[in-house]
Amino acid sequence: MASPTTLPIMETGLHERDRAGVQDFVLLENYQSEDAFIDNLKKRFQENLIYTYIGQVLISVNPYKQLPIYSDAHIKEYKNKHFYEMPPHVFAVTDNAFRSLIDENRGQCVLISGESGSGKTEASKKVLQYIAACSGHQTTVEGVKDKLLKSNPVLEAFGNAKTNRNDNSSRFGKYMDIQFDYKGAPIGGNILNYLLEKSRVVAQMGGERNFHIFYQLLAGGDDALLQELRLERTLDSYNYLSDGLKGNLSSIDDSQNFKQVQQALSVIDFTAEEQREIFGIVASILHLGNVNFEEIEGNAQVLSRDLVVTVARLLGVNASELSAALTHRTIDARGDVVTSPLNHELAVYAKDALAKAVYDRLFSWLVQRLNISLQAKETRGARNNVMGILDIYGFEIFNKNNFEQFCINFCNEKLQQLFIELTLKSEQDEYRREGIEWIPVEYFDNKVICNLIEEKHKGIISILDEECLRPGEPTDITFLQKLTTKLSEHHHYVCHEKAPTHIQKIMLRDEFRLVHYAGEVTYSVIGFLDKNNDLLFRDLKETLSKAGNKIVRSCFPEQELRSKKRPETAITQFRTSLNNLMDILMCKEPSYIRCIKPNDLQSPGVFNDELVLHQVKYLGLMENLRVRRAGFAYRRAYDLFLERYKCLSKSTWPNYKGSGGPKAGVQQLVKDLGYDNEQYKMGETKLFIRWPRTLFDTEDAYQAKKHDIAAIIQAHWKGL
Ligand code: AD9
Ligand code: MG
Repeated sequence: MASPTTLPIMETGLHERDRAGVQDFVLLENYQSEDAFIDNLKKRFQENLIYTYIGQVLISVNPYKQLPIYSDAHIKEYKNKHFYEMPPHVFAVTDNAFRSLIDENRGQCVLISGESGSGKTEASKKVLQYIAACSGHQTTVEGVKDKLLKSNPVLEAFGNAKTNRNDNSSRFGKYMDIQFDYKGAPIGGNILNYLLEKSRVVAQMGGERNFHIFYQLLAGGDDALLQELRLERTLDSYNYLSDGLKGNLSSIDDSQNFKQVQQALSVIDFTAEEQREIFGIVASILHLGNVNFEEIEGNAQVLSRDLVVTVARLLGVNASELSAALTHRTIDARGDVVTSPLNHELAVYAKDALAKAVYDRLFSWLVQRLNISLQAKETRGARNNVMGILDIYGFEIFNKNNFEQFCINFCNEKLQQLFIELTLKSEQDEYRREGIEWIPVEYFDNKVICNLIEEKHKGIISILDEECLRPGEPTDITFLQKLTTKLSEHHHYVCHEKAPTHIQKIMLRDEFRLVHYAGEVTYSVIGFLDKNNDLLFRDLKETLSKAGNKIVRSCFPEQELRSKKRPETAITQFRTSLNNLMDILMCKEPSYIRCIKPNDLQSPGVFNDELVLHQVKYLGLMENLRVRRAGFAYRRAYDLFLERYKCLSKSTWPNYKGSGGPKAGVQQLVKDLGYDNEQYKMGETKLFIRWPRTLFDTEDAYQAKKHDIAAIIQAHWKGL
């Protein structure tokens, strides 16, 4: 192998190398050193060069300031360029994926990962921006693009919130497919949403906020609308907004954003009635939060009747029925229907469950409704022409980790599995299959953790579901005891009793700890059963199933009441949807964007080495680099390579006449092209080229030749 110093320094990397590090980590001399890795990222960050490659994987460090690198002029520069010809950029990754999609008809997906606040959502918007700017400009297509772009402010208004880590944190996972016709023009799209953090609707941590839409409506709704919804502008008036941060945020203009949402809803063809119903639901939740109860002889009674009347009016349900449903519970035990009153605590529980369920289902309804609008009119021939963009919550370690963090971190384990399958493992498997000399690179395979969580009958999810369904009196603590009995020997499960002393000191008795690929996380089991059961009392469902507000009615269908089957638990639904997502992604060609957060302060110019190193480690970037460094940038099947480039040598043009088939032909061709031994390897079925430059030179020679041949043919025809 060539020594690192003699590696070809690629393109624009040459002149900026010392000042701003290397633009592809593959070129890093001391590529095994974490310090050198961080140093390179930092040098570049300080020069506002936030993007760096590891081969085809893009690393993006959040600059926390607007950089002038996303203009239309930049988009033009990146259009149709070789990947390595231009400095690293999210546009280059998108262009590359887009061209594979169109030229090779291969489904693509752009997988964006990183922790909260690292820039995933911003990156996904840039991907969309590039696609919208570069693909087809017919009027029909413009409409589709407009809708795709406008879906963002709507989903962000309802699905994002200020957290302590990010003022605009996505509180749901999102996978968006864009469909193209055979010419590369977008003709439709489809969005899948994952697990909205609905507990935020009723309570927020100190310093955090509820979902943006509540504040937007209060700040930006005009007087007539607010009057119609019986809302006051003061945030203090609403219990559901009062836990967290009070007052507006300097980084967010709620009023302006509300106008944007309204405008976006109109572009996406939401009717005036639908818009009225949507805001009616949002308002009803704010009012519901203020409903109080008193307890008389153990029975809860609604104290704020007029509020219930307002909620009922906004949802289009009968006020007395809603009042009764908030304070009673009917159980249908095999035909024996029994209604009993709720006490104060249970009535508050029922009210919160109602608010969460209504909001959660409204969100899913919005996504479905967007999908109807985005549906391709013409799908012929477009089956494979799909590009997916995945922007899903990053790994989370908080001081207190609950059911939500458990789900989010499980999701990240699955995505890491996918990364391993699609990059690390598949790359190494291919070298092995092709008989290429290869020193295997060690990496941690997190399958063992995925199994710990999701294995049938044995994993944490099964144990949780079993406990939720068990008759008797299951509690969070009995669940924890079961976990410990069944899993205490597992290397990635730590229970209080068996924890090392220093961990035991910081663990409570109602906690368990998992050794995730990205670090150790302690989870409190409190709330696991409740959140997993996700119970909404039947009386409330029944009331909503008859609502005059059509959105509410469609969100709570009557069939659900009639179904005798127990609804699936929250975690099982999540697991199923994640596994479906994995199936979708596995059959696509992936592009990776790995986002890194440089500091915890959301500040520009601050690069915290330790924080970055932690992310580099758990994103598996060092392993990724080692595999890449040992590998080959390009590979082509012999017949394809020969077919394209045979015109570049007399011995292969117009056909290779020697014996031995395409492999021998390619061997002859690369010899004639002057490839040296370091530049390539011959596998069983494919040619492996180590550096992209080699292939570019060959491609350039081919383009020049093609040009010459075309000129000769033209001259020939003219001469006739
Ligand atoms: V979370 O998991 O949804 O909480 P994300 O999505 O990873 O998180 P987001 O994209 O929302 O983070 O970025 C956080 C903030 O960083 C943005 O609101 C911007 O203010 C800032 N940011 C991120 N990327 C860029 C960028 N390329 N240029 C400028 C950026 N600012
Ligand atoms: Mg986000």
